[in-house]
Amino acid sequence: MKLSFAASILALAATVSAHTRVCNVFINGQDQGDGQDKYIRSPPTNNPVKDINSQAIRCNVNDRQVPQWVNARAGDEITFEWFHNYRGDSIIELSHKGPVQVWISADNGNSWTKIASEGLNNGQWAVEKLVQNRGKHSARIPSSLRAGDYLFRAEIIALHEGDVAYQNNPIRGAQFYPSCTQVRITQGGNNSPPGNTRFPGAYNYQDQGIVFNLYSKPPPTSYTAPGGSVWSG
Ligand SMILES: [Cu+2]
Repeated sequence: MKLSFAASILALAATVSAHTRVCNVFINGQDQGDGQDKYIRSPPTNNPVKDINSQAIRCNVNDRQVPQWVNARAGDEITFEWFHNYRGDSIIELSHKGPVQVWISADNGNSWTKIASEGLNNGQWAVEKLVQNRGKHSARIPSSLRAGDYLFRAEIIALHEGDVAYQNNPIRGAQFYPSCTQVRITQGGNNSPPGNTRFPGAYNYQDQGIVFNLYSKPPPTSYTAPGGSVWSG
C-alpha cells in the first residue's frame, strides 16, 4: 500500500517534470527578462495540449492579454527559452522528440503565418537540438514585416506517444506545447503576413507529422512538420 502510493507519486512527478513551457524571450541575444504572465500568455502548468480541435491549440489554456509587449524590429532575431520548472533545468524529457516551429499573428490569434520550422535534420530532432542549446531556439523576424502588434506562437510537438491519434486513444497521441508571446514591431517593412492558417483548424489527425511513429525500424530519416510551409516575407 505504502509502496504503491510512493510509486504513484514518483510516476506523477516524472510525468510533470517531463513537460515544458517558455520562460524568457531574447531579441538579438538580449534577454527581455522573465516573461511569464508579463509578456507571455503563460499557462498555469507545463502540461501539453493534446486535442488539436480545442481552442487551447492556439495559445495554450490561458490565452488572455498580458500587460507587457516585447519591442523588436523587423529583421531582428527572436529567441525563445524553455524549461520544465526553473531556468537551466533539463528543459524537456529527451523522449519528447519532435519539431519546433514559430508562427506569428497580426490579429490577436485569429489567423497565423509560420515563420520558422525545424524537424529532423541529419538524424537530430529539433527537440534534441533545443536541449543541447539549453532550451533556446531562434527565428528571424522577416525584414519586410509591417510594424504593429503581433503574437508570436512558439511550439514544440512531442511525438513519443504520437504513433496513435489522440482522437483514437486519448491517453496517448502527440503532445503540443504552444506558447504565445506579445511582440510589438516598432520598425518594419511593407508586408503583412498572409495569415492563411487558423488554430484550431490548421492541424488534423490525418497529418503525417502528427500521427508519426518515432520507433520504426529502421528509424525515420525524414519528417514533415504539420501546418504547411514557412513564409519568409
Ligand atoms: Cu511531457
